[in-house]
Amino acid sequence: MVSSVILADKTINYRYVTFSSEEIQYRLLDGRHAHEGRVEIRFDGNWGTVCSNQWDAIDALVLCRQLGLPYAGAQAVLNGYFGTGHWQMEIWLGNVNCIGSETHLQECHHRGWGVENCEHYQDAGVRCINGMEKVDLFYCF
Ligand SMILES: [Ca+2]
Repeated sequence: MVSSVILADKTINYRYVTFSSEEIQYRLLDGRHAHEGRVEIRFDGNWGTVCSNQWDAIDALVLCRQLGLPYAGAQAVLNGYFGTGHWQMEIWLGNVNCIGSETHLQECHHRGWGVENCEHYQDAGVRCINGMEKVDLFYCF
C-alpha cells in the first residue's frame, strides 16, 4: 500500500497538500511551505485533526515518511502551532505512539478513532525535514 500525492496546490503557497491511503487521506495545512503544517486526516468521510498529547518525533517521522517528504529529522509540532481545526471538526487521533516501523500513521497505537480527550488548541503538526537541512532557507518572512 503506497501513499500517493493527489493534490499539491502551489497556487496558494503550499497551504494545502493532500495525500491518500485508500479511504484515509492526509493533508498538511497552514505551514510556511509544503513540508510542514497542521496534520489533518480524512476518515469516514470527514476531515479531522490529531491531538498533540504524546505526539513526538517518532510519530512525526512515520507521517513524513508516508507522505514521501523528508523525514530523518522530522519534528513534532504541538498545541496548535500551525493553527487549529474548525471547532466542529473531529479530533480523530489522540495519544499516538508509533514505534517507527509503521507504514501509515493510522497503524500506530492510538486511543481509537474519535476517542480523544483533547481540544483543538492541542492540534498536532509536523515539520518534515532531514537533520542536516537549514529549513529557515525555505521561510519567507
Ligand atoms: Ca507518541
